[in-house]
Amino acid sequence: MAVGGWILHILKSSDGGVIQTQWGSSALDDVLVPGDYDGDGKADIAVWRPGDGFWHIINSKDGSITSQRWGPGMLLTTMFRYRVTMMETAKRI
Ligand SMILES: [Ca+2]
Repeated sequence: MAVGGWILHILKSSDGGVIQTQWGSSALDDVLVPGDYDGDGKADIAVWRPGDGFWHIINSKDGSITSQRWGPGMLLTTMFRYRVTMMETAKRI
């Protein structure tokens, strides 16, 4: 992904530690949309790219990356259902 995007500070439930990671692209107007997409009960880091409709997700269960295009209705549904503290600590650069 391009430089810029979101810097996320994530509080780990396992040991209380904080990790920092970068994801997404400012130049492509990515929207941060965290949620549990892989179904392991933990929020996954994800962005939605409005230009092409793709979602780019870092799966929390194994760190793998999923890039998938879903229908437009998925965006609002997910944003309302999976708003998590990650959003509060994220900042766009
Ligand atoms: Ca997950």
